[in-house]
Amino acid sequence: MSVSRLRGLLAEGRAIVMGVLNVTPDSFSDGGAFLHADAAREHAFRMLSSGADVIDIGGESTRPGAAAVSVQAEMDRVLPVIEVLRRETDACLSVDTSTPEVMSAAADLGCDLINDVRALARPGAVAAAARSGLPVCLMHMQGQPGDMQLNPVYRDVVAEVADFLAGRIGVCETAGISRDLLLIDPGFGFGKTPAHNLTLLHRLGELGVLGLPILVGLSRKSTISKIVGDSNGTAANTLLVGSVVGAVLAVWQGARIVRVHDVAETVAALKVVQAVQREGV
Ligand code: 8Y4
Repeated sequence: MSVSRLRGLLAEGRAIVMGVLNVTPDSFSDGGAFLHADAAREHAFRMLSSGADVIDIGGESTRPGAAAVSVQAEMDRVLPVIEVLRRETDACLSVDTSTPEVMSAAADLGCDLINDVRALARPGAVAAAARSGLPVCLMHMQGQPGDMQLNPVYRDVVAEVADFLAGRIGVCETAGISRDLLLIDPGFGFGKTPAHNLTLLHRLGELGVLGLPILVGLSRKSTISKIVGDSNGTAANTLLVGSVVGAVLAVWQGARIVRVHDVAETVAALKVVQAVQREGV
């Protein structure tokens, strides 16, 4: 498996689990570039052992209020991790970036997927993605990370997300990116209230009209924590359970890839979904 690892995974017909690998100073203790890469490598291998199919490697925090990251800093965080994982595993590797220079460098290192929460909106991103020849996940976001949660408003959140994604698909096709390289993602939590997120999850199947694989990231997001509450703390694992249920509901409605933190638990839950879908273990 090497020319198109992602295509091979999707062809298996089961739901694919993407493990989140953050390579930001806030996620691993700030002990220098080597320690970052080393801690990230360990975490990636733990997720692969737990059954992750894809590792999503990101060096820019999109949390509201997070500091902007220079192109060089993003490169320095992400590329060494991609390099070491490409050398040491045959797993499908995804780069979580909006930066064209990072897309190109990651592709040169053997990365398998571009995951862009800005849907290739940055100048040069469409061209870099096209040149890479890689699959691209186009995600919907209303506003920008700094202001997206201030007052998100929609007439019809599902219709507007679908229209936005259709437009970005068109832009990609015009730039020579084949439609069969594209994935779509409604962007849970990106410029959405909890009610918007719940409407999107309730009606996720409607995005199927776009005819592309759907990727979903609900893991540990604030809509889940608002529902389950955090008063039980970590002892009862409420956020984990809520996140796993979110993944199950998404896959039940047709999502092909779930982006998660808790890989082992999600893999187990999705085995149950698949057994029901196939009416057999
Ligand atoms: C706790 C943990 C609270 C994580 C919030 C978060 C998505 C994504 C992110 C997504 C795709 C996040 C990079 C936000 N979310 N990519 N990236 N889809 N395709 N927040 O939903 O995980 S980062």
